[in-house]
Amino acid sequence: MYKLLSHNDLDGVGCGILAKLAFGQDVKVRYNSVSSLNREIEYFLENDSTDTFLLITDLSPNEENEKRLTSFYKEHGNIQLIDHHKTALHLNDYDWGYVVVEEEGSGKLTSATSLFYQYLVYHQHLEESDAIAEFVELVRQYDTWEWEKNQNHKAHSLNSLFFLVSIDEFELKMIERLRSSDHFDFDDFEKKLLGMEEDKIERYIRRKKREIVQALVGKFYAGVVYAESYHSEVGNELAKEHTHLDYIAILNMGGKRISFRTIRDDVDVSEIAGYYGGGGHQKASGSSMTEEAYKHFVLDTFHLEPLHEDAKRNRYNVKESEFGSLYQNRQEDIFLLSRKNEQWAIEKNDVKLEQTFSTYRECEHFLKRNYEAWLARDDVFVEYLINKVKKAES
Ligand SMILES: [Mn+2]
Repeated sequence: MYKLLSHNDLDGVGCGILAKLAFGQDVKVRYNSVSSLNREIEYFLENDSTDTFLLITDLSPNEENEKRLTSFYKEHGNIQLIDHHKTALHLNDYDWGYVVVEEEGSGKLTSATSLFYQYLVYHQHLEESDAIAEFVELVRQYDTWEWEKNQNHKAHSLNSLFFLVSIDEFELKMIERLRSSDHFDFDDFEKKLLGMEEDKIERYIRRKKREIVQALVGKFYAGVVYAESYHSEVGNELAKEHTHLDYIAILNMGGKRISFRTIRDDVDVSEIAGYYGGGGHQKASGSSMTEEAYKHFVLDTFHLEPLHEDAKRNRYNVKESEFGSLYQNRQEDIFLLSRKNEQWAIEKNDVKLEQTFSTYRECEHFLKRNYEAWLARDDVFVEYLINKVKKAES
């Protein structure tokens, strides 16, 4: 008999689906949130038969349960943990732990489902097939967010479908499909549903773009937004819109949790989450809403006005323009970014700031971090120019 304790997200449930394909009736699968795993481990150690082989995927136990699992393992063996979270790497010190963040050789980011697939095939519990390999790769690309770079919308759709139906229904559908099809695909009804879901996500993100606030938390500039759903999508789109921010903090007040997301290589949000007692990956992580987190992200930011998006449809006032690019903020300051002698500089209300920058991006990031300014619309720019001409004439 096998027992699998896995995460309750797509990657975790991907592991459950593979386990059921491999072991059929001989596996019991339980899906957990990050916090409920430890209870399940304790239940297993106290109640399950010592002949049951325990598999843990996509999640890691707390320190006490590390010790309990280790003493259980010494006596009975029969434990294997497989994970890909950077914050779980220390579990490689145990014989029962197997944590890989990046595939050796290819350097590709792993997912729990991709590691578990390799494990099951290697131990001859599961026969390789094209359909399963395709499914596993979609899960991996979604979980690592590689789908976006590859424009692999099928991976994103798989996750959307996962949230549209119950976990039980998703499992059943996928197991059936992976057993009987040569290739993995959605059926026509699912395709129709997924199209509608994409539109809904887009509208949700548009609303969140109007709600995000900027806050300096410790030494990092965070974008803070409230969202109950579509965390990855919201975090990613907001990070792309506001590249001057170090990370995006997504607050789920009902669940009392925070997700952290960055698209930058020089910021590690697993460290940010770790500070508040959580964990995860370099670019995506999460933690509970501790009292300190509540203070930093809720209490201290509640009075702030949302960030303004840059004007998108300008013809004249565009970024990196030879004539200068005009920005404004809520205090009605006017900023002109222009290049002189290979250096980008800022004029604030016609007075030059002392800082200069070798790239426009750095210059703009400085402006947005310190003044929360946005690219002004063309009509504001034209008015600014008219005033300039008038002043020069008088
Ligand atoms: Mn995962």
